[in-house]
Amino acid sequence: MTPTRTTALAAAAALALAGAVAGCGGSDDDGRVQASGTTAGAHAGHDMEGMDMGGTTGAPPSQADQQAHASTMQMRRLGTATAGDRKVELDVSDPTTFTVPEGGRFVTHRPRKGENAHVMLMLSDAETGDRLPDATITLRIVDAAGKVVSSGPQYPMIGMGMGLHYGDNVTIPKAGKYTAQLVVGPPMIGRHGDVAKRWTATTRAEIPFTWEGDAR
Ligand SMILES: [Cu+2]
Repeated sequence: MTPTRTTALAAAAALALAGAVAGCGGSDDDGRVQASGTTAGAHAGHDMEGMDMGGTTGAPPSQADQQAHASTMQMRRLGTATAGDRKVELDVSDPTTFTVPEGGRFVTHRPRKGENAHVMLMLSDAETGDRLPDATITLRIVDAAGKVVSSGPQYPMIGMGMGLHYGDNVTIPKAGKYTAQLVVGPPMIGRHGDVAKRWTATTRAEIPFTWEGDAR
């Protein structure tokens, strides 16, 4: 490993890698993602490790590699809801490693012990289906008895072939019926005049779903 790189090129490469890593499904018991062509496995044990897309440890994943990963990513739709002028879709996969910008650098989050799902919230305009970036989504997962089993703000991220979503790795204790309670803030992005008055309110939505015990 070489010291942290701060060039724009490295940042762009890290972004590209973040997509490839976030799009890769399977992880083994100690939390490493099987991602050929990346350095993801080399950092196992460092919980909060800055992303290093150095040229010394191998080339970026080829297009063929990326397509192979996309085709092995198992995603399942749990439900959808309409929140005013927005639509939210809740998908789930196995817990996965993802990389997010925090404090001016990229930080990699690996699945923690006990986490058994990666939740993905696709936020879009209810009419056009355009995916909406730069929003905030807070998710609470509540069981049938009303107990909160997971709660927190969701990270914006991109995965191969799935596009922009908001998500995190979570623990869903056992098979059964749950409700995803969402608070969705407005996308803080520039708008043309024809959408200036859309998506301006903070809205709530609920997506009831059945958890089978794993993501597949
Ligand atoms: Cu994700």
